[in-house]
Amino acid sequence: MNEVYLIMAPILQSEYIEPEQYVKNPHLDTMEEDILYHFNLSTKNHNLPAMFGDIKFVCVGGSANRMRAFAQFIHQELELPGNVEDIRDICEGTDRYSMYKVGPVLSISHGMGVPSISIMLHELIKLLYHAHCRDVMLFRIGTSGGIGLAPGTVVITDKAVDSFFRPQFEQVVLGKVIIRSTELDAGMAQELLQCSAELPHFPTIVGKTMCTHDFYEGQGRLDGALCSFSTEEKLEYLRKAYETGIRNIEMESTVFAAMCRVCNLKAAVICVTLLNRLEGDQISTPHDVLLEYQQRPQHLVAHFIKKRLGLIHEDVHQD
Ligand code: R2B
Ligand code: URA
Repeated sequence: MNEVYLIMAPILQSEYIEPEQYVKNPHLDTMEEDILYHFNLSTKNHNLPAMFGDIKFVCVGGSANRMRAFAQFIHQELELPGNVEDIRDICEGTDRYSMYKVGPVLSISHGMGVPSISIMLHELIKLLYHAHCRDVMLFRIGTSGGIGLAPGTVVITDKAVDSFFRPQFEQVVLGKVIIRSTELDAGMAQELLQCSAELPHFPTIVGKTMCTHDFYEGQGRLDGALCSFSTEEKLEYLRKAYETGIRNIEMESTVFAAMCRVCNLKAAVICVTLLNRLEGDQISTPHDVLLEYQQRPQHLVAHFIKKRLGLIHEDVHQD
């Protein structure tokens, strides 16, 4: 039987975390050069502090196109000089991930699923460390399947849970299972909820998010190439999930929450629901409606960032 460890991360109390506290790896100090292979960046070939030292907000999402669109949107929202069409993919030497820097905001794609986002996060967290970035906040903006919610609802995650509804992420290391807590920053979630009240265009709630390792059978779908359960069994599982407070299902939140927590980085997960899983499995909503849904987490995070940068005053209500 595998040994099980519970690694407790320190509670995030201070706003001012030193970059040295992001990484938890003594071997890094002994390395002459660190090659961030999947970003096509390295500590020898790039001046990472000059390129990234002013980053305060990192937004990650599955698709490269969506994260480029987000970078262009943020550029407009922050009223930065220059043309949005000139924003370049910093990782263009590799097609694994795309990365765009817009003022203090970094926008990065992470692909689909835990292994893909986990590789990206290792390199991102080392990047923030090498670049001496301070007081950074991370946001995952994505899509999800809702449970008992109208499609288009935005869910701000309070806890990411696994397929057994446990607030933990299991990583196998040297043949042993390491368990890490998946609690997210409560202050950021509340601040985002407050931001949503100032943007009255879409419903937003706070709830638990279930992270699975598959889109089809793993999320209880009846429409995959394989399905080993009945409609009743599917609905029983989803209803149980709902009873424990789970409001949406996606595929990256547990490892995102766990890695940010261990690395002392404040983080939030904001996903729009594309469908109500109690009513179906196929995503049949028209493309233009889906595109508008996917902009909702972007609008919410943009509002948060603008408030943090003092570009919106607390007492101004926007319609
Ligand atoms: C949400 O959407 C993707 C699957 O369609 C996956 O990356 C996720 O978490
Ligand atoms: N992403 C998911 O992981 N599941 C859904 O149902 C929709 C988007």
